[in-house]
Amino acid sequence: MTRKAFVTGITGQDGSYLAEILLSKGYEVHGLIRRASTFNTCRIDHLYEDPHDPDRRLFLYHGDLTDSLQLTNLLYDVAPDEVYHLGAQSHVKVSFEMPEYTGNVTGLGATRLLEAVKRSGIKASFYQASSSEMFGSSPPPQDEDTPLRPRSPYAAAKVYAFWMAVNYREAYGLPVSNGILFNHESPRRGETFVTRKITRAIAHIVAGKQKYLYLGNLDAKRDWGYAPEYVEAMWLMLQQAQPDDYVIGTGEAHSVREFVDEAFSYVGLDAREHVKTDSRYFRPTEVQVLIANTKKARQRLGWEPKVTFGQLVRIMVDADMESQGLKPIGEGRATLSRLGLNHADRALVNPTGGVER
Ligand code: NAP
Ligand code: G4F
Repeated sequence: MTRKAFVTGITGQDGSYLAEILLSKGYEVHGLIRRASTFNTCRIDHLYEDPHDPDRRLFLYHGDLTDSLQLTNLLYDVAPDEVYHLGAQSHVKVSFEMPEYTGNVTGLGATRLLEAVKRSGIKASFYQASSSEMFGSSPPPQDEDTPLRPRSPYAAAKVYAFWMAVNYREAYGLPVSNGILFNHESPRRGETFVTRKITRAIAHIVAGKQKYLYLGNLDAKRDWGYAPEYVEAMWLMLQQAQPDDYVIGTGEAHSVREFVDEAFSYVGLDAREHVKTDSRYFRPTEVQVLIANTKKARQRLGWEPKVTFGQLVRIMVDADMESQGLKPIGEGRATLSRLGLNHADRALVNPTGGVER
């Protein structure tokens, strides 16, 4: 029997990579997409299949995490074996501007989907996309037992969703797992997250379209990994005999300033000539340092990231250079083929340029 997966957030960075690996493993993939006045499916367009093809394995449905009736109907009709809940308002800075909406989508959205699984009576394993942001002010390294001390409306919403996931596991015996993922990036990362904002700006500077890059807190440290490796961890969690919670990261932290320096020097530019700070990109409360302790995931899932910080920077800069019609330096591409990672990604390009956050 073909296994069926239901994925929320399939049009996002992680959802698009997850859909790829699930299809490559032979799954039927059923994805929830939001209706927009313009198409917002550019990350999964390469996976699109003609709806008239009787052998197609990718199915897309309009829906929204605020619409519990539609979620329940879809889960009942599709009857998936695995549910990956990735949909969220996922931008931390935006969550300070839209705290109620973020709570509704990122927090209550998880409850709606868990309840939809319960009400529809299906026996699906459930993945909740929890976040290292939940650790907030707890000092590093952070693991599954580290206290959750959220520092943003986004993190507070994720903490609520985390505990609802645990509650549905304990109260109703549903096989629900939390993946507590540290920051993971790629050429498909949204343009207003800091890594992508930096690599995209570099390509624009080299192309002569931009002179300065305005950033916020350069001292914050993050544990940055390569997104395609992290979606493999999501899948591994749902293949275990027992549901559980796992921290996923590289175990190494770098500051935003280090990312900037590494990326600018890769293309032979001096960051000091191009990078300025702007108060609008600082947050009312900040998470200073995140570093994962992934002992449990390594021992129980056998999961180990391969792509290093420097390689990640080069992969992203190369992709953004190509998206601007420039010749990439090439080390990023070489890394992917050396590691056997078949992600010759084109960088996600928003024709309108996006609103800087
Ligand atoms: P992303 O690129 O921002 O994607 C978010 C997805 O959620 C998009 O498909 C988006 O649809 C969808 N979505 C947003 N609001 C929705 C709504 N009201 N109804 C239905 N769908 C909605 O995020 P990501 O980086 O792939 O992250 C995936 C998940 O992991 C998120 O839950 C995020 O919070 C969590 N997470 C991410 C990281 C990371 O470093 N990337 C780390 C830890 C946890 P549109 O395309 O229509 O906007
Ligand atoms: O790239 P960021 O916006 O990611 P952040 O806030 O760490 O959140 C991401 O990772 C979480 C996992 O820990 C996810 F749950 C969440 O969904 C998201 O994917 O910011 C990273 C750091 C922050 O300290 C921020 O203050 O970069 C700093 N930063 C400095 N200048 C900036 C900027 N961030 C953004 N977005 N834009 C700036 O100009």
